[in-house]
Amino acid sequence: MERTFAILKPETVSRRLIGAVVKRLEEAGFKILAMKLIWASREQAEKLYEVHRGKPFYPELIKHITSGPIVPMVLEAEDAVARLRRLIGATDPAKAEPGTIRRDYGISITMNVIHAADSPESFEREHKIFFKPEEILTY
Ligand code: 3AN
Repeated sequence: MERTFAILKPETVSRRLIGAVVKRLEEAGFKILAMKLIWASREQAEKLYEVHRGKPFYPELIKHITSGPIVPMVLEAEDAVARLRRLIGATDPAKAEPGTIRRDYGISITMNVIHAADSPESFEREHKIFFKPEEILTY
């Protein structure tokens, strides 16, 4: 089994789509090992998006992810990283495949519903920004 990391973004929480998206994740076979509702600090946001520092959209990215509560989660499944990326679809919701989460619920490239780790290395780095080891449950 592999683990991955995802974040339901502020527009997903404010649009009351937490349940809808979690339902899609559960139906696809992902097991939730950790999940919480938090308001990310600027420091957490900057760590999460450090690879994008200096890019034109970086300030907007930081502003958006800290604009309201988010739901970070650790998920487990066979081939979890790649499977979750397929399930959420392309970064731009307009270009995402039909049936993907971003295509169904996304508003724009910034407001694209959900963040997901793009590699096992990203999972390792990213989930530690939001979770302590004891918050990840084995069951
Ligand atoms: P993904 O979220 O699909 O892994 P990344 O890692 O390339 O996409 O980008 C991280 C976040 O940065 C995206 N979720 C999106 O919100 C934002 N982003 C990426 N590219 C752009 C862009 N060209 N314009 C505005 N925002 C962008």
